[in-house]
Amino acid sequence: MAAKQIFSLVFVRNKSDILIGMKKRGFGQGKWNGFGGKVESHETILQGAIRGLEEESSLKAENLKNVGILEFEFEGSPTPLEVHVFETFAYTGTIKESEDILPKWYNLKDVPFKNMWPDDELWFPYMLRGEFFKGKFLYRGEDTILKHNIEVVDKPSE
Ligand code: 6OG
Repeated sequence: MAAKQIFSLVFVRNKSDILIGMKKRGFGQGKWNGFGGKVESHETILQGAIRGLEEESSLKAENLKNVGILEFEFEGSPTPLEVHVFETFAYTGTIKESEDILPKWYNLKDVPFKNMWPDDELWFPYMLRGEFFKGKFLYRGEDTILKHNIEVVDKPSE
C-alpha cells in the first residue's frame, strides 16, 4: 500500500453556526465541506490547516483545535487519505470567496448533508459533542460508503 496522503479539514464555528465552503472545481466538486487541503512536506499539519483555511476563505484562525482524524480508502486506489479535522471559534479577517471555494455560514440545524461527502453526516455529531473521533471509511467512487467505523479515542498529544 502506498504512503498516506495527509490533509487538513477546518471548520469555523460559533455557538449556533458553522462555516463551510462549496468546492467549485477539482476533487469533491459540487460538495460543501470544511476548508483545507494537502499538507505540504515542509509544514506541520497545524500549519497546513491554518494555510488551507486562509487560502480558501481569507480567514486567519486563532486557537485551531484538532477534533478528530478520518481515514479514507477508495476502492481501486492504493493511496489512503488521512484527514486531520480542526475547528476554531476564533479568527480574524473577512470571509472572501476564492477561485476554488464559495464560503457560507449554515445554522447547525440546517447543515446540507445531502450535498456533502456522505461521511460527514456520520462523524459531525462527534465533533459537535466535542468527542475526539477516529473514523475509517471505504468508498466506492465519491458517493458510496462500503464500510465504515467510527470510535471515540483519547486525543493524541500535540
Ligand atoms: P483539496 O482538494 O481542496 O483537498 N476530503 C474529504 N472530506 C470529507 N469530509 N470526506 C471525504 O471523503 C474527503 N476526502 C477529502 C480533505 C481536499 C479537501 O477535502 C477533504 C481536504 O480538506 C472522501 O486540496
